[in-house]
Amino acid sequence: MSPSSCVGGFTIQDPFLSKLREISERKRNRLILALDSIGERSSFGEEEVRELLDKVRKHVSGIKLGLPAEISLGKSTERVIGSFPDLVFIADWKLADIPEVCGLTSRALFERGFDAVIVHSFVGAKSLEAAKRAAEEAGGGVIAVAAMSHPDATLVNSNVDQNLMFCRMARINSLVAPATNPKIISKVKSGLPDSTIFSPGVGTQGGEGREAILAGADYLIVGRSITSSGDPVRSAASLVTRIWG
Ligand code: 3DU
Repeated sequence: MSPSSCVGGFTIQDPFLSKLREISERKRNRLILALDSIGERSSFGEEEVRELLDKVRKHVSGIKLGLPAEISLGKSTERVIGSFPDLVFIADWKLADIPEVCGLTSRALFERGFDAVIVHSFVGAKSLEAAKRAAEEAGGGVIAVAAMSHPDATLVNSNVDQNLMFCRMARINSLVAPATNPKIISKVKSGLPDSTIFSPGVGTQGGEGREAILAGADYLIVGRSITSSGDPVRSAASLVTRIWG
């Protein structure tokens, strides 16, 4: 894992990865919290989110917000992001659109303060490139979904080589690969050896964090095992201790 790495002969400087690495080294964890729900609820307010992040911030390096959070928080996301400079914020809208719309959406998300956006790689190199251009203008990063964690993900997961080729063409070296399938993580890592891999699927979906890391994952993305537990701080802290000591 390197914030400046070589993909297909190009050196990539990635301000998002530099920021994330600095935070994760300081906090001694490589945990990203996926905030889709609090308890059993996918609807939550700004104050509730601030309270949760304030409690867990010590144990996590970043927060991943997706469409459930967007529906709940809308524009107040901007204030939340601005209040936690010790966390990176990743917009997980899993963009999968024509290049123009991928570029426009990415730009709007960076304007809202996000450090990185997640884009599907199967849509092709041009869509990835459009997101990458928006990221470069904003000093942010792009994470591309190379493979997915749920059992039905057969279509996307049977095209990992093609997905990686699109990522190489777009000079994207931050990738999502599933903790539920360590073999795919290894395949992604050997296909793009300088990549930084973000692995969701730990805990509730059945993936094991340590196995994902042994297979090549750099960061773990964990949601409900923390947010649905009666004690999110304790759950996050014990995961960190179990995995990073
Ligand atoms: O299963 P959890 O509650 O730990 O949440 C996993 C998060 O990771 C969730 O936000 C989901 O949108 C995201 N994710 C996957 O679970 C699987 C993928 O392949 C990509 C992203």
